[in-house]
Amino acid sequence: MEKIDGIIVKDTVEFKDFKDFENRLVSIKGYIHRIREMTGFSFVIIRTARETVQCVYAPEFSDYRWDERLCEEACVKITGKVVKSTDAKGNDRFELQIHGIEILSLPAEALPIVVNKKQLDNINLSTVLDLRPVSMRNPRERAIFKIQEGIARGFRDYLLSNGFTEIRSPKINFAGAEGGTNVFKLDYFGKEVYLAQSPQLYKQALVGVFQRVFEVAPVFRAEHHDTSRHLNEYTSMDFEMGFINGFEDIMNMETGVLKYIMTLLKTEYSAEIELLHADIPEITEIPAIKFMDAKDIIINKFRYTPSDMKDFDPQEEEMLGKYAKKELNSDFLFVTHYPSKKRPFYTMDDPEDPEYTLSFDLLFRGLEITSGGQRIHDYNAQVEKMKKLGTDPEQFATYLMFHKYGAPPHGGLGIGLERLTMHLLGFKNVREATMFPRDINRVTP
Ligand code: AMO
Repeated sequence: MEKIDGIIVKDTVEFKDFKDFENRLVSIKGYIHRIREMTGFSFVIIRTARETVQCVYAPEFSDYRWDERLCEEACVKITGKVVKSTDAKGNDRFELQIHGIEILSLPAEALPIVVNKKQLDNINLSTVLDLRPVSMRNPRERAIFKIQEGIARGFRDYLLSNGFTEIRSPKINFAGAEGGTNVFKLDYFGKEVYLAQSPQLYKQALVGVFQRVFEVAPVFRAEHHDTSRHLNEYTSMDFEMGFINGFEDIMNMETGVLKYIMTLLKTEYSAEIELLHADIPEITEIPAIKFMDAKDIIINKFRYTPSDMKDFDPQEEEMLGKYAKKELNSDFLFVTHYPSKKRPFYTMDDPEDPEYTLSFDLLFRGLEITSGGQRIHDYNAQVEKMKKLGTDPEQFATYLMFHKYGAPPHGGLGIGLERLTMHLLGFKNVREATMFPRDINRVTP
């Protein structure tokens, strides 16, 4: 047990617990975030895992004398007395009167950018991303990814408590699940295989085992466009549930997930929310409109001429976001019954009008963050649909085992984690909400 001046030091106390240690000696570990020399004393701000802690060095506090090697980004263990002080705004806070600093390591070079301001000033996004391992040391940048942790954590927690099983599907696959050309090919010992576009085929198969499943994992899309909302690798939060009565069950589950996530963020991530000035939405119910009614609003309310009547372009999504906010007082809007032609082979057509599907997207503040819907569970119907779309059922024989040997009515969805984070935090570019983005021009760091 370490003692200083005959007093026992409580090792590695977290800042949030300082209140329990007033006038006692504790030690904390972290980075020196900032040193501010004043007359007769210095402020030494320590960056711990989630907070910054104000420490004060003055010769009168103890026999410890300042080590001239100390600098910003040095890793240290600081021992000191917990005392109450008053900040510039007149609020009480705890700080540490330094009784000793142990140097654990010193940086080889000074940082290439200033990270110890409230936010990174005048540094363009490309530089921020080039320097991600250090730019994320800035508390505001770091907070983005704590919020992202909270979103994925809320997704997991809610589904686990609703009878879902967490799965891990392979990312090297025999076929692309989502159709289209945006699939990365891979030379697999001389054979052509594909990087997973989504866990779709596996999550469906696993409904035949666990009934309700979910996965949070990377997926890969060979998008050739350089846009503010597309990544080539992103994190997909997927779930799939069996024995449903209809695709509304999926939308209700997503509403529950999102409510839970927003509450978790408000309760356990309030410091990060404040740092980022994040506007966390209140969710009661999420309104839903049909695809063709949404087109009607775009054409007649916004006087816009869509170039594609089978899908929305980004401006149309923005219009629907505005409509949802203004007319329905909601940050979210489900759009249901997408045209059959635009949805993948596993999507169930609407028996009342097979031109449309029992599927939906969820828009959040005018951006698509989710696709989902009911799937075809009948073997013959699935084989037929594949043939109709020019997909060879033979190639998907292992996927079709699920259908052939008995599948319940089922459905699910995929949420883009980075897109949700992006619009939650009011960012213009999805890369801001991606730790290490992969896009058409970037594979490092
Ligand atoms: P979809 O292909 O629509 O559906 O993707 C689901 C969600 O993933 C996000 N997303 C992306 N995010 C960043 N960069 C991209 N290139 C990108 N592409 C998609 C979006 C989108 O809403 N298997 C179905 C889901 C399902 O039906 O269960 C699927 O993957 O937020």
